[in-house]
Amino acid sequence: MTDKTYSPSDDFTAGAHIDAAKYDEMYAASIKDPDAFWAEQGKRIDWIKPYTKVKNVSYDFGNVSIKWFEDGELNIAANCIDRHLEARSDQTAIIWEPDSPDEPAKHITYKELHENTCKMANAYKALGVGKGDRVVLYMPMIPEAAYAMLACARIGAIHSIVFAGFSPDALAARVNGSEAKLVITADEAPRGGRNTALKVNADKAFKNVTHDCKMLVVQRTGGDVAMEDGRDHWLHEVQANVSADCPPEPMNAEDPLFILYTSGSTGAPKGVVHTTGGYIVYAAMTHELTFDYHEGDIYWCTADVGWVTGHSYIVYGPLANGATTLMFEGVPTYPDASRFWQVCEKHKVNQFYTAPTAIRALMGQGDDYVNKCDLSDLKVLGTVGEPINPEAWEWYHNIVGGGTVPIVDTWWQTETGGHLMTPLPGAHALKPGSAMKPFFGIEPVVLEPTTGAEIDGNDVEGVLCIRDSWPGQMRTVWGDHERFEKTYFSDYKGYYFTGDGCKRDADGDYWITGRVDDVINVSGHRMGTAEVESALVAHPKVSESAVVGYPHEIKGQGIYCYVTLMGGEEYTDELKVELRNWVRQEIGPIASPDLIQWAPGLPKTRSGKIMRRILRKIAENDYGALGDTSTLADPSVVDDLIENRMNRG
Ligand code: 6R9
Repeated sequence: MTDKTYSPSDDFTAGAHIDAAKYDEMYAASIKDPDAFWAEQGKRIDWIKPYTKVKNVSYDFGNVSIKWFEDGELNIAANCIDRHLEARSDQTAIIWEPDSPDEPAKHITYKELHENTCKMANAYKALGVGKGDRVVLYMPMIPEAAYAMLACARIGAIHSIVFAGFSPDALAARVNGSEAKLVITADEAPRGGRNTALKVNADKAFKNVTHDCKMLVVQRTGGDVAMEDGRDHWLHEVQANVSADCPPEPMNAEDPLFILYTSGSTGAPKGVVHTTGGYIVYAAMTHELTFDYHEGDIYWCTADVGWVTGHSYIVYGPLANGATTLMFEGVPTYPDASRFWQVCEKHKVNQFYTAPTAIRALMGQGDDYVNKCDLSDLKVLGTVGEPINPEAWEWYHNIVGGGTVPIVDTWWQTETGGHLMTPLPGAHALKPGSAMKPFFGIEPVVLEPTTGAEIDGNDVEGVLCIRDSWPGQMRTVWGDHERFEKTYFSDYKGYYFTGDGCKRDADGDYWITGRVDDVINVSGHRMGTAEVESALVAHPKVSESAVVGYPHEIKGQGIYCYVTLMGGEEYTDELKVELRNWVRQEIGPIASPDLIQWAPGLPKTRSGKIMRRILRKIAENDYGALGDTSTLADPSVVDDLIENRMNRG
């Protein structure tokens, strides 16, 4: 924590949607009378049938139910496209910047977005997909990914995006889990100058798909791919015979919009379900106010649509606001470390939103890559995904933002649909590393971890819960409402439990301290340690494993794996390489173990529970504070592990 604060300039505040006084006034109103507050905010969206009810929520464990605007009807694609046609049909909706700077960018107007989305929607219909059916997207960052999402919303199909970096096994699990009728993919995905064989991966996944499912393939590179008769269809071929008009389906506010799988502390990833009305109200409002978006601004979020950030802040929030949103296919370091800044210069980006891991990686390349670009159009910078360390914050502020551009450090989750805590750029004096203030309608509470008692006052630390609901909140886990209640409402009764720890400082500002559960955050990607463990034990030579996070300079946290082999197996360096590749194949490259330590014995209690606290300490090279080891069945394994603790490299 640092004591430095950075106030917005008077000019910025004068032009901002929200200044300090307005924040205080609106925040107080949002907490005092949520029904009245959200009844008003709901008007951001066009409703086919207006709502008469606003909030209907129970956090009672065993009876959790979350509904917003429940008798209203609307269509999200109509809100993101059709309603803008009168005023801005020729305005660019999406700027698409391809992986290679040598390939021309595309500017897709709202009129073109309408046509392309309608055609995609009619292609779905031609393949038998309708309201309530699930559609899985396994796509590169190309405009068709946005069309595919909006086309689902248009006809009432539920999309589930699987990040294109995930393995065929992970894809198959999600296609099966949602019983999808259709998977949309592309021939290949160019990224960083290399092509990922997406269609080949999808074919591998389909070997394990257990129900009838079709595939729609977008031609991105023109690479040669095999098509299976009857099952696989080229998008351009199906679209050749469909109309360019598709009326938007009236949807109930609580009809599901999408499922997005995310990692938790136990078991397989769970399908987070977001619905229609509350989600779009919240995504639109947070996009406008957090980034202080104004008419005509060019806004760029560098996330992938495979993550929730891409859902809410590349596609739905910006387009609901009639914005121009930039979609980037590539990576920050290709062809070199100035690519982000060159794209900002080229498209005159006004709001730029990225992750701390990217900032740290680029900071490590030196300032020249930034300084040679003209970044004078930048008005707001944002970060998301993990805590940002003050050094990276300062670099982002001084070098990228020229010492004047405000940074919004937005804390939120797949589950929350949109920002829950963030400074508002015209309202708050920023503190590097602090998510600062709750958004409107959000009442954070800090709880004592073991008793669950609320900790009042300032200068305190504990687990972070939210007292009441907000419109963008997830509604359930797909197919498993019990798991939803157990995960978020059982540990601390009457609150939404975030899984994060936090501090509330002397001024009442919030600092997220990281996960308090067995979830680790690798380059801003959530990874359940249990998922990596089950991938490891699926290897025939592995008998047991325990996975923990450890501090990593660029990634925030790295993946540290303790592995016990089957009796008689040899502990070799070759096997470490094999295991690393094995996990990449089982889950995907983002789950690659950073370090594997052989652990012929793991520290366990007498009841057989692995003492992760100790393993975390050893992974952190922090042997002084191992705590009580007396309950271990065999305390000597700890000494062995410390002795064998490999150098981190
Ligand atoms: C949007 C997103 C959620 C977890 C969350 C927390 C961490 C996200 C953060 C942050 C500190 C921030 N997190 N933003 N921690 N400061 N600004 O990232 O969703 O992938 O579900 O991850 O990420 O630990 O609980 P998701």
